[in-house]
Amino acid sequence: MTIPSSPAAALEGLPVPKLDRVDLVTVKLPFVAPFGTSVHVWTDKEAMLMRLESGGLTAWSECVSDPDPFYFYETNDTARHIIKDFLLPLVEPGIPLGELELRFRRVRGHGMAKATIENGLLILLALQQGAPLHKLLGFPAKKIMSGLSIGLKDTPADLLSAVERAVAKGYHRVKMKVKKGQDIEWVRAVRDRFPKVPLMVDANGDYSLSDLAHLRRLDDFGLMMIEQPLSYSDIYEHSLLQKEMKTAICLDESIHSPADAATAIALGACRIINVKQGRVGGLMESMRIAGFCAGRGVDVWSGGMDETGIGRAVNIHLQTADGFTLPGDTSETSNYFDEDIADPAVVLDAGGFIRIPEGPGLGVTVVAERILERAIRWERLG
Ligand code: OSB
Ligand code: MG
Repeated sequence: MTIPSSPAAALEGLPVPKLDRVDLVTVKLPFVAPFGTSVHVWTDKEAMLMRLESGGLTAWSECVSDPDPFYFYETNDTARHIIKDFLLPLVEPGIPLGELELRFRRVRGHGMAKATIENGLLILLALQQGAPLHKLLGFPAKKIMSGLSIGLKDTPADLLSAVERAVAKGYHRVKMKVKKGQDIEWVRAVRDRFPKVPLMVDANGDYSLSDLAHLRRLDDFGLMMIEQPLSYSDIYEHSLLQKEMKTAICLDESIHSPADAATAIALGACRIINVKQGRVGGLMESMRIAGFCAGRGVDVWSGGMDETGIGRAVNIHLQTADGFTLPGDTSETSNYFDEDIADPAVVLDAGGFIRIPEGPGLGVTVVAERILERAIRWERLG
């Protein structure tokens, strides 16, 4: 199946800039609180950053993998390996970005590694043009909707106070993580206390079809959606589940490409897709998926990987693109970090919206001293 052309097509002709220097820098930032999911509890963010230098300009991008393969198969070490040994050698100055994408396609999967380079090149191109990234992508600035992802809590009281804080801040929707045995009653507690809050749950693949009767009980709570109830690798069984549930299913882990999105939609496996730009291979693939979904009445939102200020800014710019119709997992910096490596921090305005950082490229400043302070590994690649 061919995916119709989208604003990404305009980017395909842009020339790959000449790179004077490329570094991978891994930083470790403590989270303000542990982030619990059905698959793992993370206590800090170990982010592999790419620094690209070209003609006196410096672009930073962020690989959204974790050090572990509990959410996704890629890890910081596999991404480093794929970037260093397979992808970076394919980067040739002057070839069109579309040609580079074709070269990258020979490497199967490893979208997070690909996105790190492709996003870095797009940010560099935006800097060269003196334009904000969203403008290079082809979209005007707008206020970005906010959304909070609340991890598994030890007690319902802890969960209720997290939701209360989110509501007070004005977040446009609240997502709560669920897992087997920590679901119906916890959702009920939130619903009883906050009958109107736009609410959704994310199971990170913890259930199977044999839990159908149990999952159907979630239909009572007016949820916006249930994210990835079944296996990370499944599409088909989600289509069977969607037929049996009122609540919209949203796929996250299952969607790696425009073809996966097309399959999921054709099968009726979901009504909503979470596009994480890293998981699908970068900004251009994200725009293609969002554009494809928009033509088919499927809502899309930008997921997050509790990124540092670099990846967070990438997600913010991406959400100006056509098709991003729902609030994403885009929260204030302070939800994860006391001090981030980039300024300014993301904050919500009085209406719960996020302003796109101003200036060329990402519009954020990466603070060198903070990188040096937090770096646990630094490798020059070229
Ligand atoms: O499933 O969406 C997920 C974080 C890490 C790994 C997987 C997920 C998440 C989140 C948090 O839900 C998103 C964010 O706040 O950036
Ligand atoms: Mg998810």
